[in-house]
Amino acid sequence: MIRLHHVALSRSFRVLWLLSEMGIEPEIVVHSITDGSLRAPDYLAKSPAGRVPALEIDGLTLFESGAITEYLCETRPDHGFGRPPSHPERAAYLEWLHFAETQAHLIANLNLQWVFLRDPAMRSPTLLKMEAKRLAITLSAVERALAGQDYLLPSGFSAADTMFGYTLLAAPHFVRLAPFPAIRAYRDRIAARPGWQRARALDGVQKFYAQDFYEVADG
Ligand SMILES: N[C@@H](CCC(=O)N[C@@H](CS)C(=O)NCC(=O)O)C(=O)O
Repeated sequence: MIRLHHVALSRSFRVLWLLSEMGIEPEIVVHSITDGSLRAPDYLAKSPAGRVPALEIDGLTLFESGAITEYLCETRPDHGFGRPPSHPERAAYLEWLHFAETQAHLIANLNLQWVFLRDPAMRSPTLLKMEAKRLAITLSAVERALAGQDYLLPSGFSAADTMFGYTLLAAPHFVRLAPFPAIRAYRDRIAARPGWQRARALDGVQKFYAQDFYEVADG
């Protein structure tokens, strides 16, 4: 039994996509971020900060998407989605894998401000602009990395890409992708992968974003 604790369009998509690329369809437990259930004692026993993803697998319950990703790649190496310590791309693999969390942190700040504050008057336009700009800087780095190659690592598809999957879905709500042609081509390439398509079908309907794009009014 492999069970994924999941919220649609959240970091748990990273794990859903990686499992899907491995040909594994987990049992999915859908949670809500707003109903308090992630703070219930039985869920906190699985994920101590009350976050998704948590993955029940191999008799363990794992939290932290990056750790889950590394665990899955190390325990299921035949898929070739990790880069072991002896691999020449090991350092770049680890960098990109964790860079995704730098991006997710910025997205989380934007989500908090745009989506979760009850009173829009509490939003800080300064913070919104700052965080969107900082997210755009991270996308510039990805844009440069993708120049002349299909995936984040020169040798091809890896779990660095599946970690970036959440960014690919969420960042365009805050940063326009027009200045990033390599990322747009990458997005099309990713969308053609059967593993991505299966994961998207299982992801469910997202409940965060009521708008395609969140623009800070000038002034
Ligand atoms: N570093 C953690 C972060 C997990 C995380 O914050 N997940 C968000 C969804 S994207 C969440 O569960 N938020 C619920 C909350 O903050 O209450 C990971 O990568 O697994």
